[in-house]
Amino acid sequence: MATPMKSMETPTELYDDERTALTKEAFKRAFLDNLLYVQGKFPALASQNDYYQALAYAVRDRLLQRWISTAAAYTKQGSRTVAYFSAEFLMGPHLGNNLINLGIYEQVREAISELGLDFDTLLRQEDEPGLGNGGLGRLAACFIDSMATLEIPSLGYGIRYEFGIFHQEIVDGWQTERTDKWLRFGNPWEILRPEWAVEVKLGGHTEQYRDEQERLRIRWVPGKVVVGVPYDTPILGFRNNTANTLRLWKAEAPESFDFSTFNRGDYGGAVRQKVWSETLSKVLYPNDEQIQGKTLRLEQQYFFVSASLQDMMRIMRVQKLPLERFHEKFAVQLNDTHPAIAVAELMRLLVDDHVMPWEQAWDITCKTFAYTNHTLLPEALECWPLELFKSVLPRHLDLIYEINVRFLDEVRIRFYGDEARLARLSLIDEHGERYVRMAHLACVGSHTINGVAELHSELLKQDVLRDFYELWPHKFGNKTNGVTPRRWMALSNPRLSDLISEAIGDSWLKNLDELQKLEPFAQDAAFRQRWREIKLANKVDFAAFVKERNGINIDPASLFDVQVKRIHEYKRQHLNILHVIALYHRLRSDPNADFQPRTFIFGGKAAPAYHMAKLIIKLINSVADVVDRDPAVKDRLKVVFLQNFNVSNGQRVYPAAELSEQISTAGKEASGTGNMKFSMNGALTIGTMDGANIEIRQEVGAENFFLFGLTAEQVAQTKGRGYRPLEHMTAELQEVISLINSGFFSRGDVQMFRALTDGLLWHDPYLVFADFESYSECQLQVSQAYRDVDHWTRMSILNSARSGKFSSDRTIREYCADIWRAPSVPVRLLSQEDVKV
Ligand code: NBX
Repeated sequence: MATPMKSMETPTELYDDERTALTKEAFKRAFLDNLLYVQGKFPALASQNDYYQALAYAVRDRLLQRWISTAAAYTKQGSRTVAYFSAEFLMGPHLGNNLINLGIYEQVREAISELGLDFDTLLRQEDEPGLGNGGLGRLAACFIDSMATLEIPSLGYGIRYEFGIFHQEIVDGWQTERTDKWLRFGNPWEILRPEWAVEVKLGGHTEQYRDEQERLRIRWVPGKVVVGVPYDTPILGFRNNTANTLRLWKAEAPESFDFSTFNRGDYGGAVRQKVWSETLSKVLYPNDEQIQGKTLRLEQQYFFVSASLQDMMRIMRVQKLPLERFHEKFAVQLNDTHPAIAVAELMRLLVDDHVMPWEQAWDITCKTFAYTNHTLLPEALECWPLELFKSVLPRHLDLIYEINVRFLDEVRIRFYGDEARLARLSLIDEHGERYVRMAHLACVGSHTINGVAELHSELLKQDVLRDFYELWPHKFGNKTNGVTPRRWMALSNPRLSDLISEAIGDSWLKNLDELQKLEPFAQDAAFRQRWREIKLANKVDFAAFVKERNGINIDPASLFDVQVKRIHEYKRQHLNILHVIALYHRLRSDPNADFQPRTFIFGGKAAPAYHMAKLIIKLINSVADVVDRDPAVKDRLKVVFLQNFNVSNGQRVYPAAELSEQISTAGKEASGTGNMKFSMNGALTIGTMDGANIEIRQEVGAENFFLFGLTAEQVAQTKGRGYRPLEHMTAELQEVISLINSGFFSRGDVQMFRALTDGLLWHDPYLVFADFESYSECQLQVSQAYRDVDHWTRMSILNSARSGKFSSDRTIREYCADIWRAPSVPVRLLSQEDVKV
């Protein structure tokens, strides 16, 4: 592996305390000290993991000083703070990223190798915190990176799942899941803050009572109480002194043992309480885009939301701010509806616990929250069965009824006589079984509602949230997603980053628009040559990785065509693999066909209960297997399924990719963020007019993007007319389906893929057949374009040069300007003198 960013190791401020200095010598010393004093090992006995831990602690010491300085600056200034509420933070490994942001990657690498250790091996020791499913969780991680880089006071609030997203293994072509034990060897990046633990109530019932002033009030008598304990992880800005906080809650029992039960001899009863409490933060639900209506999930959501709001109130107390100013101190962003219960919880805390009048509490609540929607799929909109909701949150149900009554009164006056509209807008769905609609709660309780790409935000207004748009058009806006170039370029693709910095200087990492300066280099033959060499070197690295993982050889000279993302029918991995089968069929039918060699790389997890997604994985692996064994297509066609796609594997694959598959049915992918990571790293996109693809195409130019398929409007029309997949059957597609159904890829088992092929033939809800021909033709254009090496390289450079918009820094600047109104607060590094007690 190359080292990230050789050319630009310029730590911002050298700190003169020898214990935490950023120099190589000080670092070596700290590393050896940590090995001894933290790990309790001496070199002869230390494992690679001990070395990793020692290294991580040595880096952490250097973070803490920034962290303290940041806390001091924020406290002193009483800064307005963004609280990003998210059930998921898909952080990926911290070590490399922290070294990049500190500006000491190269020094540390040298220090470690001078000590006779292999730096890359140590980096690989880190079990990545996979506390998220996919795009939504990774977006939260990119956002907190950007907030720290832009010096925005912010806190990420979420759950410290003991088990993150499952580890995927492919066994006989099928996905199997293994528990993700990421905390097994400890986590050097977090700091436990037991002194800030809070109690969270659950279940039980409500009752009326009269307070000392004889006012009739409501009391929530909980069925159980858990304690939320915060674990803090510092989040560094890039080359500045800011270290913000990611605060994740672990659930614990109020006391280790219920001694009264214990003393009665009911040992089991006593531990049960403890065990139950801890299940709350035990495991991440592995479903993306599909709700599962489980009590535990609602409890998890409420648990972290209540703990976080209470924590924010504690901060206000410490800073001696009255609760009437809650919305001035904090801007809370709701990452989808998972934390939407916060609207009712803030009302409860203000009205019940702090005896604030309803109107004032409601005003504060609406000024505090803003809601981001991430999906247009109806099955992903969270609705809780009323009875389940009541059993977990009886008081909140009452509050939601009250919010609803007042809300519907407003609607009644605005839309006189429109009963149907009232029913559609209500926070309670009353068609059949009754449900609490979390998206409605989020819309009513927020001052701003946004989608995550232009098209998505438009479709929200026209479709999913239309009634809310008609009611409050001023609340709606768009914030197109972005990704952090620090992790996704500097850290993942050091070769390319160095070349770019050599050409245009290194300020692009803080201001990605500067990549534009690369445009003239697209005309420079020598530069193109180097650009190509780098892509090839990245492909060679990736091929070695595939060899190690999958045991197969892939040719770095072939076109690397990549689709990595969660497996879902709307993302249409099956469209891709059907096309691969069509290519295979062509090669077998005409062995001498002129054919651009390609390697198709797939990766992604399926929700464990999503059978169709798992069947798609099996089909991909089955095709991979047949193709690999068939000498007739050897050297021309390869298919690889990369196991356990996660952040670390993403960091390997984006730099090596040449073609990025973004082929969702138009109107289904809210934005996509992988599409941006590919484009920045110089891959060209084959994609539909969906999500942020549209904006990528607009930025990079239609001539540098391979477009195919129906538009969202055409998809809607096609469905409106009554879509019949068979009408789109072509001779080639027929061959493909027959080949699958013949058992060719399943050792003669003609049944294995029937659910998949029948689904396509008779329903095809995501219009795979309707787009197949357009996709195949477009892929032919890709193959032709790839042969013109210089032209392809020019397009690749322009993709990178024009990807500035897709930095999450741009996105965060927009959130700050339009939603949060949170000014930046630069941090001065404190010296030991400043912090003397
Ligand atoms: O959020 C994703 C969208 O599908 C992407 O288009 C978008 O780019 C990304 C960031 O805005 N949504 C997503 O990842 N959802 C989930 O992971 C999810 C997790 C749990 C759940 C529902 C959705 N209950």
